[in-house]
Amino acid sequence: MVLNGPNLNLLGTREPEIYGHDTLDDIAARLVARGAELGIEIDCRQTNHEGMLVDWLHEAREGGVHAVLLNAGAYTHTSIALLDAIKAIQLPVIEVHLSDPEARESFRHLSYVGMAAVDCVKGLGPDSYLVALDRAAAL
Ligand code: CA2
Repeated sequence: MVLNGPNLNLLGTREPEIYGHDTLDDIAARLVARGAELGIEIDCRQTNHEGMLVDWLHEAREGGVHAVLLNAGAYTHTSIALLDAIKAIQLPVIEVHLSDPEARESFRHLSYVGMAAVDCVKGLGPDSYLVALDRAAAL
């Protein structure tokens, strides 16, 4: 399961110097193609709502999901609810970022998601998701 948080629906439309030119649909298509090579089914979602991400993390546990790739967007840096949900579901969650938040403003240096995630892939643009998928497949 690949979960994307707020504003990531705007990918490819603004700030390409930070986030690249690919849309989220482009990234999802690349994940599905790589997943097919690996024999892994990809379920890629996006929401602008924090509670929806919490609900989807719970759903992952119920649905027998192998691993979650999570780009929680700005909620990465604010959401204790996501931290609690990741701890609660007892599934491997890999934190993903297009940019490298630690190379940006200081308010992006703290990651609540990272406090419970098993791994983090960041700073590679859309390739961050592909690398994270390969790591998830190896878990
Ligand atoms: O680098 C990442 O993947 C981030 O998770 C992206 C978040 C940011 O708050 C995190 O610190 C790092 C922001 C996503 C905003 O996406 C946009 C896409 C296109 C245009 C504007 C925003």
